[in-house]
Amino acid sequence: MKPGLSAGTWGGGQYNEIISCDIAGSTYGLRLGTGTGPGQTGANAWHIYGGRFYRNTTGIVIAGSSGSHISSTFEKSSGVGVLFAAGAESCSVTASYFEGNAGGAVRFDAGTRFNVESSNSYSNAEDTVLDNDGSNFSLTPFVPSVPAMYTGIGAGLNLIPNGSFEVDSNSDGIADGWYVPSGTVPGASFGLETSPANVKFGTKSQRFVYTPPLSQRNLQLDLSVASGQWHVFTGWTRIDPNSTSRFSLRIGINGGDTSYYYSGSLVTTGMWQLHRGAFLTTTTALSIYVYEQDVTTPGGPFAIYLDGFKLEPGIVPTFWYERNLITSATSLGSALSAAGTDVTIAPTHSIHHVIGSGRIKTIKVPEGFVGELTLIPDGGWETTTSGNIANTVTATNKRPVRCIYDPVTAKWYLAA
Ligand SMILES: [Ca+2]
Ligand SMILES: [Ca+2]
Repeated sequence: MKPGLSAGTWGGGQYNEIISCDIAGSTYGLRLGTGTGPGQTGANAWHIYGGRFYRNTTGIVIAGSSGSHISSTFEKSSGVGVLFAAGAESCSVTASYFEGNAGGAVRFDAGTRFNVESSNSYSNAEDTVLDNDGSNFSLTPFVPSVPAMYTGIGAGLNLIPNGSFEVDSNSDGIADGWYVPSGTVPGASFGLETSPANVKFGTKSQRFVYTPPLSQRNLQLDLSVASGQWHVFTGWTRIDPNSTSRFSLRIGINGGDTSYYYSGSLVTTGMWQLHRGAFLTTTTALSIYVYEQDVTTPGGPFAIYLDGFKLEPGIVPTFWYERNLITSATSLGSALSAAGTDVTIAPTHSIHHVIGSGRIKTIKVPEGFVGELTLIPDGGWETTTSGNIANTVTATNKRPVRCIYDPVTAKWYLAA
């Protein structure tokens, strides 16, 4: 195959406009700058409207270019429809149509920034958007088979509990809400990760490691949802450098099903990868599944980290935020009860009254919490060290108890 047009090699090919072209069967339909070498960059301020880029390897490559804008049709590329390569800055692809581009619809590579894709129409499952730099803007919800009607932006409600993977109440290494069908086996291990490079939000992420050969074991979350409702999923994964093609992320009606979202075999290493997809539910049950791609070929250990999972009604994703006491001002929650023996209390605010004269064994850690909260005793309760409290105190009625949580020791330290 031959190249189509290459603006960069013309040098200084700026302020040009292409209207209603038809470019097919090329290695690239149009190339704006190569991004390397003198005279090969500076293909700035191009405008391409109403073009049809059909069966090229790559529809358009934007490398050394700024301020260029594309609104066209990209069909059946064997590679990517529109590729933003290193050197692309402040360019846009908008109101464009993508159908059956095998390598994805739009990809932003490392070294690109401030580019935007918006209001595009993605027709098929392979017409994905991937931002490998993280410095670009992806504003089109990914919706295979364009919906006839959608519900628009939601209220930001996250249907996934513990979506920041901060809480593991039973300390088995699996974040609250998730489970391993049929139980774990030797060679598969789970833990809440605290290494900063492997944590995207808050202080922890979910770590999932396996070492083949072993029996297939996957990590699963089941949710109840409204049937017939558009939902949009957002989540982040990161895999270890040796773990290419060893995991996939799936969302469907039950475990392993890919009806709603399928990441493909994850291959991007060394960075967090954003997953985003909108889908119309057809049932009231839904499962999110982290899948081991190959459990028979010996190797590993292979590791994946999960963080910032959000499922919200509607089709337009809202911003991620950490729902925890760190983001709240000092505030008074409803009274908690310490009536009984070995009680668990679950604070949601920085100050609570605690009624009763029993014994507190566990203070549930609010999602992502580090620091101090205060309990006001309405009764003479005490604490035991058999749970997550480091020291025993006997509360004096009406005298506030300071509670300091240290995530390193995973213990509360109390001053009565
Ligand atoms: Ca987190
Ligand atoms: Ca657990």
